[in-house]
Formats: sequence, C-alpha cells, structure tokens
Amino acid sequence: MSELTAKTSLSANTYSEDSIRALEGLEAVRMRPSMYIGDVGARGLHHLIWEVVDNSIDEALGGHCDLIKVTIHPNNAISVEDNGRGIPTGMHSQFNKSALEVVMTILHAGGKFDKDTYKVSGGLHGVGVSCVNALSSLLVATVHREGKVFQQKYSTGNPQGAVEVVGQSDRTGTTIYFEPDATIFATTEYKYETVSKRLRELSYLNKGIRLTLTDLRETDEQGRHLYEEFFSEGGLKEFVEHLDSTRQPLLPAPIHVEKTDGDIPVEVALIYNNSYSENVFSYVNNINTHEGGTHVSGFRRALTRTLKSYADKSGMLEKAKVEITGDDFREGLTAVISIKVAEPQFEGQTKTKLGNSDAIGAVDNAVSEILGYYLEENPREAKLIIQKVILAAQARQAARKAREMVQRKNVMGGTSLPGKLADCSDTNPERCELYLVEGDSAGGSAKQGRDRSFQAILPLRGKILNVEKAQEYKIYDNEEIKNMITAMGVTFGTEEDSKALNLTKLRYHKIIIMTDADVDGSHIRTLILTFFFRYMRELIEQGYLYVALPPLYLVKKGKEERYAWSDAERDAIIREIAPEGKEDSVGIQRYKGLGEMNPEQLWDTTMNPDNRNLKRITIESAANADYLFSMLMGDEVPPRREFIEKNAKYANIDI
Ligand code: 0RA
Repeated sequence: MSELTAKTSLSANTYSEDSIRALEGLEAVRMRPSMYIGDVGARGLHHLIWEVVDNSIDEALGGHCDLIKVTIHPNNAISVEDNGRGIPTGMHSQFNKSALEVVMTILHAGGKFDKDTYKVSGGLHGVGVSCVNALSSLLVATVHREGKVFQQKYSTGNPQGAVEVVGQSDRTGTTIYFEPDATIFATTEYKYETVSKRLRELSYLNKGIRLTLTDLRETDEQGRHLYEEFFSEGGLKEFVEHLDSTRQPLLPAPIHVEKTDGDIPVEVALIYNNSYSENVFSYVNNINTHEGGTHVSGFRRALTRTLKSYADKSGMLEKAKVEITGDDFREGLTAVISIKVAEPQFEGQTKTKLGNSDAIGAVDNAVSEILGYYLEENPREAKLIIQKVILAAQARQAARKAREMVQRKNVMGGTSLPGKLADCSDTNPERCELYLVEGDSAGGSAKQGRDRSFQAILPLRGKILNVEKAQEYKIYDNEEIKNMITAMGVTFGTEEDSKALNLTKLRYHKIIIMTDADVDGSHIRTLILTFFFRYMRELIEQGYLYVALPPLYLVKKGKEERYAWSDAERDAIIREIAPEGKEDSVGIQRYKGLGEMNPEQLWDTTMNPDNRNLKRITIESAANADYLFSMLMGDEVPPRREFIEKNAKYANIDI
C-alpha cells in the first residue's frame, strides 16, 4: 500500500488523524526496512531481537525486572519474555486506544509516556518495537499485569483484533513473540552463536540481569534443547577478565571504575597484560561504538594524564631517559568503557562514534579519580604499570625505525616492490587483486594460471611470523610481512597516530589469502589473519580481505570432470553422473594442496571470478575476535585445547 492509498482508504472515517499517521509510519518501515534496521540480511534479522531485548533491558535498568528469556522457536520465530511491570494495557487518552497498541503500532512511541523510567536504548537500535511488529508476519504481545493476562495479535503491524483478557495471573511481565516476515528478509534463519554472543555481552554490560537463551530447533542425544544462561555479578570487571583469560595478566585484578558524573553513569574496567596490543572496547547505551568517540577520548586523556603524573613523581622516567607518548600507556592494555547517555549523538562512517561533548569530561573525571586512588593505594602494581610503559616507549622507538626501513623510498623516489611479486598490469586498485599464496610451488602455478591483467601473485614462504607473540619492531624484520606491506602499498603512521594504518595508496581492493585445504594451510591462514587483525584491522573493516576456497575433490567419469567443495557436494555429483550401482567406475581425487592442481585447474576452480568461491572476512564483534585470536595464537594452552576439541567437527582434519 502506498502512502497515498493509505491516506485515502483510511480517511474514510473509521480512523482518527493520529492512527493514519501511525499507519503511514509502519508502512514506511515495510517500504524501506533498511532505513530502520540497517539491512534485510542476517544482520537486520538479528536486529529484530536486539530491538525487543533492549526494551526489556530498559525495564531492568529502571529496577523493575531481573530476568529476560529469549527463545528461538522451531519455525525461527523468537520470543522475548521479561518479568518487568508489563506494558500498560489501559486506554491511552491521546490516541484513544490501549497503551499496548500504541507501543506496538506507533513509530517511536516506545517509552515516551513512561517518564519515570530512565530510557537508554537509542541510537542504532531504539527504533522501537513497532518496527519489529511492522516486519513480522505475526506478532503476539502478551502482558501479565493487574492479576490478568492481556494479549493482542498483529500481522505486518496491523492489529488483528482488540487487546483481550486471555487468563488470570499472579505475576507481571511482558512476552513478545514474533515471526519475521519472509517476504521482507533475505534469510529468516537465526544463528544461535550470534544471539548467544550478544546476550553474553549484554549480561556483562548490565550486571545483575539474568539472560537466558533456549534454542528449540534441535535436540541433543539426551533430547535436550540448547540452553545457556548469562549472568554477571561483577559487570565490566568480569568482561575484562573474560577478554584477557588467555593472556598473562600484569595485575592481580582489573581496575574497576564506577561513578555517575553529572547525569552520565560511567563504568570502566581495565587491566594490563604482557602482550603488546591495545584492546579498548567502548559502549554507549549497550551499543558497541566501534569508531570510539568522546567517551574514549575522555578515557585516554585520564589514563595518560594520571599515569604520567604518577610516573613523573616516582622519578622512574628520569632514570629511563625515554620520552613517553600516549600510545605507550596503552600497550598491553585491555579495557572496556560503558556509559549511558540520555540523547546519544552517533557520528562517523558507520554511525558508531559518539559525538556528545559532555562525555569527555564525565569519563575523564571518573577514571582520573579512581585510577589516582588505585595508584596511591597499590604502589607495587603502579610500579609494574610504569615499568611496562617505559618498555613500550623503548620498543616504540625501535618499531618506528623498523617501519621507516620498510617504507624507505628507493633511489627513484618510489617504494620498490618485492622481487617475488608478480604484479598485474592494471593500475586501478578497484579492479586489482592480490593473491597471497602459500609456498613457492603453488605460487608458480598461480602465476601461470592467473589473468595477469588484474591478478597479482605474492608467494609466501612457509609459516609467517606469529605476530600475537612478537613485539612490533620484530614484525618489520620478517621478510614475508615486509613483502606483504610493500606489495599492498599500505603505510603506517599519520600526524595524529604513529601506528595508524594508511590505506590511501592501497594497490588492490581484493587481498585474497590462498592456502592449502589441510591442517598446515589452516595454520598459515590463521597466522596471516592474525597479522591483518592486529595491524591492518581497517583493511578488514573496509571489506578488502578474502579467503579463497579451493575445491576439496575432483570427481571424474570418462571425460567429465567436476569439482566439489564439500562431502555432500561430492556425493551429489556421484549420484548425478554415475548410474545406480555403478558408482565404482567414478574416480575421486582428494585435493590436499594447491600444488596438486595444474595452472588451468587452479584458474578454473579457485581464481576465475566466474567459478571461484571467495569468502570475505568480516569482524562481527571485535571483542570476540580479539578473544579468539589471543586464544588461538597466544601462550595459554588449555583454552585452546578446549576450543579445538569443541570445534573439531567443523574442520576438515585429516587424521
Ligand atoms: C511503559 C510503562 C510501563 C512499562 C513499560 C513501558 C514496559 C515496556 C516494556 C517492553 C518490554 N518489556 C517492557 N516492560 C515494561 C509501566 C508503567 C507502570 O506500570 O507504572
């Protein structure tokens, strides 16, 4: 229904002016769903859950609720149940209909009429549960309140009847059940892991709230459904401990800051570990602010000033004769910053950068005060931190020299390309691809098989350096890493930040990692990914990094040759090309290495844009990715063993 027909058909008299506006609102959501929920892919689909859970979290932050149960139903419907006060069901005078109906059908009506509750959802989510309603083929709202159970059903946002009393109740709470509209979403399949990660994160960000997740779609051997419970008593302190559980801590426990400054509640937890990377995650109203913003600036300012002043007083800096910069205070730092603001302004490319200027002072004040006390009261820990900072400053100077060596210009004024690179002839980065290929022999096949107009090949010898365990200046000594950096044309260091990645001279917009489909190949791929994640995260965020997926099998019968990327695909091909009972005349070759393919086969299956399988690398949640990389590539063995045992079934491991 277009806006025009909505107006004419409804102004026929039964509806008030307000309800017309409301209907137009929800119709607009259905017409341009991505404007409200980002996209209509898996991301937007999951966004529906966050939207509904946010409302229950708001009720909990107001002190009215401590339990939120999320259920994935067999038909990929979702229900979110809370034990809050229940959405009011009485008449809403302004709209002349029940408050429940107003909340469910009027855009942005959500919390407007509940002034007592401190509303924090907003910004990215916060479009209101009415959007979820508009995008659901069926939504059922059930409210326990005033001794009764009230219920109203909707379809694509339209009430299918009035609010009804369907039973009696001795509790309060709201349950929202919804079935995402399959005519809107490209996929309607929920991913358990995505939901479970977000609920875990929410439990750390909102301590004291119990969140549960039940998946009714499958049962295990004992007939049990997948079920998890998330509850954090310690909040961000536990979040930071979880993030750093696979690293060696420098302090016995995280430093925990909790203070409301003005009307901004600030919570920060930080710890130092013996790694060389900085991991600062920030949230505003429970939303991950990937791009940082004013709250992160306030944190950095407080950290630098407070530690610097302590270090100056201690006399340790003079002795070390080294100049300290802001970066040095953040090496080996893991921190989570979470603030709640009434009207967040989100800026930046992905609208995940906080702009509110009062957040700088709020976080600065809270962190300076509590970190200041901590240093005075814990001189032993304070000394460990300052020693670490001094080492970081010394390493930074070494790293700068090493970086400059890699980026040095040749006599002609340009940067010389590595000798092993077989470059492409096109010079437009948007069309160009760089294959990072495991081993010289596969590199040779790739060079012969490629389309040299737009495909460049850089063979990498053996295992590249594990950057998770190496100090920054060491990585620039590594031949393979140096080759990658110069081939790609990226540089490091801007005026503001000496480590910042500069992609303006990036020579290829597809960087494709091509390794063997065996255990060694996976290891090498992980090493390369670790390097990109730690030193070139922005390149991943821009969508430039890919993994090539070579086929696992060649199925042959007579002259017919077909490739398969999985066991299931292999079996399907055999059924297709061999008559029943004659499956034995069929030849099957299991590819283990790229080297087993000749250049034509490599082109056909893995490099030709018409046939190949490329997987784009994304960073779903930086906090989670950070945890995984440090766990897989770091020093602690037990969590890695546990991960491998749990995930072995997903891997193609030849034993
Ligand atoms: C407005 C007023 C009141 C409750 C709520 C909203 C509410 C909304 C949601 C959404 C999910 N769960 C919810 N729980 C409560 C109650 C006002 C009162 O009872 O005084």
